[in-house]
Amino acid sequence: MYLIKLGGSVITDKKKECTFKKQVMDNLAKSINKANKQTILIHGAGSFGHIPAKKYKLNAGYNKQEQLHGFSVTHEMVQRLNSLVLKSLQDNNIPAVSISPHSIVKLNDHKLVSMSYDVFEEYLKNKFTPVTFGDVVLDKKLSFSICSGDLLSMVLAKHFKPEKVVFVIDEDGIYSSNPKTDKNAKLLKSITLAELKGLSTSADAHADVTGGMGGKIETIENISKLGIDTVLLNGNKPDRLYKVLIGEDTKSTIVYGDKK
Ligand code: IP8
Repeated sequence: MYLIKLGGSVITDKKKECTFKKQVMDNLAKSINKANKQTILIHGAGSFGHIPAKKYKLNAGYNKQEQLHGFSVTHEMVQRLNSLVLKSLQDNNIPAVSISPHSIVKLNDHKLVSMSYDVFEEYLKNKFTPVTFGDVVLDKKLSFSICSGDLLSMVLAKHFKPEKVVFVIDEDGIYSSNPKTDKNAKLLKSITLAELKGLSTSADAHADVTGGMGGKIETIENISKLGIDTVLLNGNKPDRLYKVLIGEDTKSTIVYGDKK
């Protein structure tokens, strides 16, 4: 089984509010269908969720009444993106079913307290493709906060032990430094957990409400510690996702799971 996280910056235009990249999503859906593997899909919130979540400071938890409206607005927006993703998957013959985190996940100060894995298990058993996404959720300490798609990737990887976790991003993989600011940045074909830890992410051009690339590196470290390989690849080249799913070599970064 494969766990695939479709990054918000791939399936939406992060600079323009609520802009879905339908063609990119359709191409990815075609690749997933063609590879014909059992998968759980997770997608980010992109320009649907991050803009209102930032405006209402939702990740810091409750401190004023108007945030309740912000929570509701943000939830409606990520749900709207989820419907667009679901439609694209359906149109490409994938029996996708949406599982909303806000009703099955509970956090405590951003950390997972509970998650209804049984819902995923049952749908998988019945040959559906569960689709979940970064969402606003209840938080025991903060009243509410944000559950990112990366956190979902980590906890679902821990529970389901997939063959691989694939992060579909808007770059070719992980670079030796930030490729958007350093023209000497080199794409790393494969790296170990120790090498990953040494990478500097301080100049994080991708920072968003859930931590951008810095947050992702932490997530991958945790997945790697489970002994599971993580692949990062460019979602604007859907062939690469197909190749990784069928076990062929392609341009990407593999972070090897810690096998010790
Ligand atoms: O895009 C964030 O999820 P992510 C979810 O996976 C919200 O980090 C509501 C902004």
